[in-house]
Amino acid sequence: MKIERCPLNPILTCEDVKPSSEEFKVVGIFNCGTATYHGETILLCRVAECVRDTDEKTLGVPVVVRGDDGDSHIEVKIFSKDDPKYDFSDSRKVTQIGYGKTSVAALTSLSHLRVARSKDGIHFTVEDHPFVMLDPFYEEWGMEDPRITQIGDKYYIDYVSVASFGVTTSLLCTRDFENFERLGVIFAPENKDVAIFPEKIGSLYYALNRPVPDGIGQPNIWLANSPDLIHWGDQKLLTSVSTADSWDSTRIGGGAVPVRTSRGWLVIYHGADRNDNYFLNAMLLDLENPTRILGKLSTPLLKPEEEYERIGFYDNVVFSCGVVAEEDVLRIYYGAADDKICMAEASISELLDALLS
Ligand code: MAN
Repeated sequence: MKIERCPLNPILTCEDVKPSSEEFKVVGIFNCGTATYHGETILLCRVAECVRDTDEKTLGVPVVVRGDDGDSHIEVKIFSKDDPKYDFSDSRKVTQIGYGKTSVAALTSLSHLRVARSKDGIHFTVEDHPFVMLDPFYEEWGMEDPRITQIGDKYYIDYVSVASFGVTTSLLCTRDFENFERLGVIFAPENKDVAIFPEKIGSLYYALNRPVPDGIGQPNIWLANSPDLIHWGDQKLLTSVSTADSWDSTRIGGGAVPVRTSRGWLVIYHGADRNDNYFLNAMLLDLENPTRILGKLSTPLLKPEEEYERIGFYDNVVFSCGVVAEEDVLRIYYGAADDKICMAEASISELLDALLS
């Protein structure tokens, strides 16, 4: 299946983003939700920031705290890199070791969501300020990986809320990408990679989601439904990781918001192999019964091959949270190596033929 990367990739990098405060430097703009609003393409980007001044011996990590006055602010927690209790080898996190099971003690960066706008879908201007201030409780460690589902004139944004007690998925609603309403946590820990379908099927809304079992089971893709976008249940296992050593043997997760086509719901999703390299693939779900998979590509649609996908904040990652479909063209926006935004195009009819062959 042919997929064409935009020749201008990466279309957004850290240099295009103003830090949210003088204390920080931007270390990544990636994994963006997509929408079309007033003739423009909107990307709601995940922007990751680190503390600007730390010496070689220490690592300062930003966390959101609520002050005595009730307002939230960001504090920097300092780790000594010589401390034997911690492992600093993963660029994304500080891992606590030595108490039997390992656990994440902190993330090395704090992510928030930022709006970027474009008239042509390729040249984007990133706003100077975060779209939403982080909540000091559920978003103590940040907001990540937004997906935007347009229903009527409302845009529902689900995103990953990260806190020391767990990773949840929360929901926001906006009509104009300036004002928003918080709708709270919709999936309890650990659940992420939620992609809400853009219309009801029968009388219910549907969402892909990815719970992470501790003990028995693997991180697989599930399908839930809801009467109101807030209360989700009736979970069904949709598809599982490969049992063979493959691009999708470690974890899989929903990616972009599904696109309705004449032949089924087109879903772009991700998988990771045992080396934690991330790939994108496509599957097609039945229009009336989305628990039925009509087809999957046998080899990934997009692999981390270009230098900008292979080298970055976290190497060898392509990860999508949104696409834009226009006539026969599917524009896939994706994060590359956890620090840039790229775009690639595929023909929808060719994809459908490949999925159903
Ligand atoms: C996680 C996701 C993404 C990220 C990848 C690769 O699974 O939450 O945010 O892009 O890891 O680091």
